[in-house]
Amino acid sequence: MFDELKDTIIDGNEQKAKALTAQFLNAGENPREILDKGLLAGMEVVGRRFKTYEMYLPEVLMSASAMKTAFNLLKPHFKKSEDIFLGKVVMATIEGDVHDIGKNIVSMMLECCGFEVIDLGVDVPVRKIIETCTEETADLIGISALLTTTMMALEGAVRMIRGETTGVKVMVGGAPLTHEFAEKIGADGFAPDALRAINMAKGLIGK
Ligand code: B1M
Repeated sequence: MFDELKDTIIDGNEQKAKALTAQFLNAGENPREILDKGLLAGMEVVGRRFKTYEMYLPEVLMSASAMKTAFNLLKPHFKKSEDIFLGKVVMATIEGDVHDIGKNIVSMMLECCGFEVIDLGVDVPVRKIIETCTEETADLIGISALLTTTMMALEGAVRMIRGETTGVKVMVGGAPLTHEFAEKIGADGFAPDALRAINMAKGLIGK
């Protein structure tokens, strides 16, 4: 029943995704089913195709936009008790680094998939990240670094976060990073791209 919506998400057709979602809601379909069998099922295919190079980043972004628009339509229809909220993430590009294209993609994709994202922008001191995380009782901190110099600063950042917070997980990303590096500096996870960042965030938060 939701196959057409799923395909519409894969095609990244925002207007059609919105129209179909509205149509299902008007027909009294369950919002959870629309989300799971239509929107998320579509994004799952997108994720698989991205990994196998059958889809490229601009197409993934179109799918994510379609998903976001349809998801916004669904949101008010969930009961308060229903858990569509996957967790709170504080995102930032590390101090000394102004690259934010990748981080913005990751933030947008996390939002599309049900995370609340507080994006602190670029060139963000670790102190600010920790303060926000504490004030907002965030579940996860995501830090992006694109320069080899700022990448090295991640180690101190992770150490400081560990020393001043409890329970919060740390995910790192950015082109020069590797799994080995992330492990060495004590981060909880590294994601090489936005789709894997979502799976990583889900796994780390455990919801
Ligand atoms: Co800059 N820059 N840049 N730059 N820049 C690079 C990174 C560089 C590799 C270019 C080069 O020399 N070949 C080089 C770094 C070299 C190094 O350190 N070894 C470089 C340099 C040197 C510099 C300056 C120092 C140049 C100068 O002024 N002399 C300067 C630094 C300024 C500073 O930060 N203090 C600088 C400035 C800039 C611009 C401002 C002009 C601009 C940034 C604009 C912006 O971001 N708003 C810019 C750009 C655009 C680039 C390149 C061309 C593209 C980066 C990008 O956006 N990639 C880049 C060269 C290149 O990569 N071809 C380069 C696309 C983006 C989608 O990928 O960010 O990797 P990426 O994000 C991916 C994944 O990595 C992952 O998901 C994303 C989506 O799949 N990911 C995460 C990213 N963050 C994540 C976080 C996560 C999880 C996954 O969890 C938290």
